[in-house]
Amino acid sequence: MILPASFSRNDFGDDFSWGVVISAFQNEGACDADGKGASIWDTFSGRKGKIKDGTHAQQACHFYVNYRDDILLAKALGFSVFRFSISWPRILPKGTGPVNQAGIDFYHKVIDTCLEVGLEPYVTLYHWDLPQALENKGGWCHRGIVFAFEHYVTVVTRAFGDKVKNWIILNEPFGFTSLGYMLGVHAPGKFGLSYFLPAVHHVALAQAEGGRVVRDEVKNANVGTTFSCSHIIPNTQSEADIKAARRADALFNRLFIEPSLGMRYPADDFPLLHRIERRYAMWRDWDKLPFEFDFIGVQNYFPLVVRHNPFMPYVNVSEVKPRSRNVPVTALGWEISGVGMYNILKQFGAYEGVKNIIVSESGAAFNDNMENGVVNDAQRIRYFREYLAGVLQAKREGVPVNGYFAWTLTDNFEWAEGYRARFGLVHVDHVTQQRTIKASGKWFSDFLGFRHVLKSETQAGINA
Ligand code: IFM
Repeated sequence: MILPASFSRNDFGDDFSWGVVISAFQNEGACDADGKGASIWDTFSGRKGKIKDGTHAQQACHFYVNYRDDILLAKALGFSVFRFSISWPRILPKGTGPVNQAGIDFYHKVIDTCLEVGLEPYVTLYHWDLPQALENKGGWCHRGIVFAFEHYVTVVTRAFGDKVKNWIILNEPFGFTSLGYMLGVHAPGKFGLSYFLPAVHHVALAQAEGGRVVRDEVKNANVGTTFSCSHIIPNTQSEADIKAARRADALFNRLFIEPSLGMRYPADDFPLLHRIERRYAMWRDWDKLPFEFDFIGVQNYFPLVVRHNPFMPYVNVSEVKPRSRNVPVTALGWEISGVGMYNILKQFGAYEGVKNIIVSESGAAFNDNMENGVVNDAQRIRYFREYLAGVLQAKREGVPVNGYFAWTLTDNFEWAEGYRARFGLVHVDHVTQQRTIKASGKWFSDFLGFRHVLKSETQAGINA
C-alpha cells in the first residue's frame, strides 16, 4: 500500500474535524482538591513500584488551575475541537450519593471557556479514573457498577447537556479492562480471567446503557464511544499463526464494538468468551448490549505482528516485537505505521452499523530534548504526516472517517509510565509548569493554516 506523499488540510474536506485531546487524571492534578474523591488511579499510583518513574499525578499539568491557558493554547494551535474527560470522583466523590458542586462548577468553567473561544467540546465520560469507593465494592467486576455508571451519566448530562452536544461514553474499554483487570499493570491492579471476564461484560453493558442515558437526556446529542485497536498481522502464513492472528483480532479489536453492533462477543474466534455467554445467560443481557452510536472513535497507535505460542496462557498468542523486526518505533517501542492506521480504518469502516468514524486519539511518545528553549521533535512530525496519510487514503477509499484528534496537547501523566513518556504537542516542565510549544505543535498549526494566529495569540508565559 502506497500512502499519499503530499497533502494538505484541504484534502480532508471542509467538514473534517480537527481536535486535540486530554484526560482528567492525566492532566488535572488537584487530586484531592475541593471535595474530589479518590480514584483507583490515586490509589494505584500511590503504591510503591507501580509507576515506572516513581511519580504520581497529584500535580500533573495542573489543568485544574491552568485550564484557561491550555484551552487558549489548543485554540491558538488551530484546532476546532477540544476533547477532555470528566473525572467521575470529582463529580460524585463516592461514586454515587451526594454531588460535589465544586466539580460541577469546574467543568462548567472548562466548557464555557471552550465555547467562548470557539472550540467544540467533546466530553468523555469515562477515561479510567473510577471512584475508589466503587472499586471497594468490586469495581467493574460487580454488576452494580452499571447502575452507578447510569446514575453518574445522568448527573453529568443533566448538568452540561444544554451546553455540550458531543459525548464519548468510554475511552478504550479493551485498554482499561485488559491492563487493569487481566494483567494488573494498571489500576486497580487486578489480574486473571476471574476479574477480566466480568469486567468486560459490565463495561460492555455500561457502554450501551451510558449511550441510552445520553440519548434520553441530551437533545440532538452526537453520541460515540472509542476503541483502542491495532491492525493484526500473522507472523507467517502457517495455519497456526493465521488462527493466532484471528484470536488476537477478536480480543484487541472486536471485543467491544461487536456487541454494541448487535453481533454478540466474537467467541467463535476467541472461544474463551463463551464463558461470558454462559455466565450471564440467566440475566438475558444480550439485547442490552447493542446501542446505535452516531460515531465511533478509532484509537490506533501501532499494528501488531503475532505468532502462535502454545505456552501463553489463555490466548496462545505472542507478539513478535517491533524491535526484533527492525521497523521504526516510538520511545515506548510501538511500531510506527501509517499503513497500520489505514488498514484498521478499513476494517472498522467495513462494519455495516458504523456510520461515522473519528480518529479520536493519535500520537506518539519520543524522548524529547529541550535545547535552548526549543524542542525539535522531528520524529513526531514524521509520525503525524504518516498517520494522516493513512487516514486520508482510507477516506479516499470511502471509509467514513470525519475527524482526527491528536493525542495530546501537553505532556501529561502517562499512566504506569509516569512522566517519562512524552506525547504532547506542547512540552511541559512538570516542576515549573512552563509550557513550550514543540516543533510538532508548530507543524500542526501550520498544517491547519493557523501559524499566523499562533504567533499573534500565544499567551504570555508560553514559549512559542
Ligand atoms: O495516554 C493514553 C490515553 O490515556 C489512552 N490512549 C492511549 C494514550 C497513550 O498511551
